[in-house]
Amino acid sequence: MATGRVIRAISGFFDVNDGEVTRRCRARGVFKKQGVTVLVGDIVEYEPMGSQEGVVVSVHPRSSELVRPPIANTDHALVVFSFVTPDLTPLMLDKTITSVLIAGVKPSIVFTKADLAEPSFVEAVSSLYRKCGFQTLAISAKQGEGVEQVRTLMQGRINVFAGPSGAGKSTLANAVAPGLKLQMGAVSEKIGRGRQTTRHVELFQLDHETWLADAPGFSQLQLSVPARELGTFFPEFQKVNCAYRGCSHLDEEGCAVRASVERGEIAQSRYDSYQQMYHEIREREENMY
Ligand SMILES: Nc1nc2c(ncn2[C@@H]2O[C@H](COP(=O)(O)OP(=O)(O)OP(=O)(O)O)[C@@H](O)[C@H]2O)c(=O)[nH]1
Ligand SMILES: [Mg+2]
Ligand SMILES: [Zn+2]
Repeated sequence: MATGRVIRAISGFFDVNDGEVTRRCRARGVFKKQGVTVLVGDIVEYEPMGSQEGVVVSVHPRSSELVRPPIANTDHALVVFSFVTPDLTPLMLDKTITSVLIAGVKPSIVFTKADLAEPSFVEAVSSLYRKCGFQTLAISAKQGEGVEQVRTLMQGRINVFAGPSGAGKSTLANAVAPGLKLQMGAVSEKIGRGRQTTRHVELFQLDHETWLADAPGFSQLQLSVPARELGTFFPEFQKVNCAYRGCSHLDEEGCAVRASVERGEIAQSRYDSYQQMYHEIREREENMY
């Protein structure tokens, strides 16, 4: 029996790396029956077969699990969104950040394509998210600006890129680690979106303690948290200490979060995202019964 890390999952096969060799493995038959899934990032026990194959027999407990992108055991998600092409959508950005926090993974925000955006927009957006307490970078992979800072942020961690198609995740991965030679795609002018160039989650080892997973872009996300707890995943809401236990921060009299929004301290766009997400979750909760 041997131990390794799943670095790729393609049509029923799992590529398992033991630090030196990568073997193409299938999962033991009983997994499906037991509802056990194997994710990229999983540490697994496997039975080697021949020199290049094997069978995964068990999965170690996970330290974290993200659904979008599907990956286990990462400790750092770089939330990658472009300022333009595709245009920044605050709701999707806020949802992605929140989903990462719900999974117990630390997010950092990387805004890309700064070379295509108005400097005043770059500054306004970056400072909004910095004020919330997030580590935030504005970069241009095309011009090599900020790439070194991204590399520093990733050092010593198991990183994953999360964000919409066309945001520039693979371009950034290539800039950070030119040896990867990942495929990059154009953004469709007609629909203003990326074309899902990256098809699979794949984990690459950058040095003995640093890993990076490139992943397909996504445009939809379901938050797995009760509506009542959503506010705890907005760090700037936590700072104002709303005194009401279980406050939804929507219409309670004397809510400190709403007062802070009205004073212009909590960003209106973040509060709008919160409301939208809250209602989406409520709707799902109501349909469950
Ligand atoms: N001007 C400019 N273009 C960029 C930058 N980064 C990426 N792009 C372009 O954006 C397009 C999409 O880049 P990708 O790296 O394929 O995007 P992705 O996020 O990996 O997309 P998916 O794999 O579909 O999820 C390509 O045409 C890139 O050349 C940048 O910093 N500046
Ligand atoms: Mg890609
Ligand atoms: Zn409140």
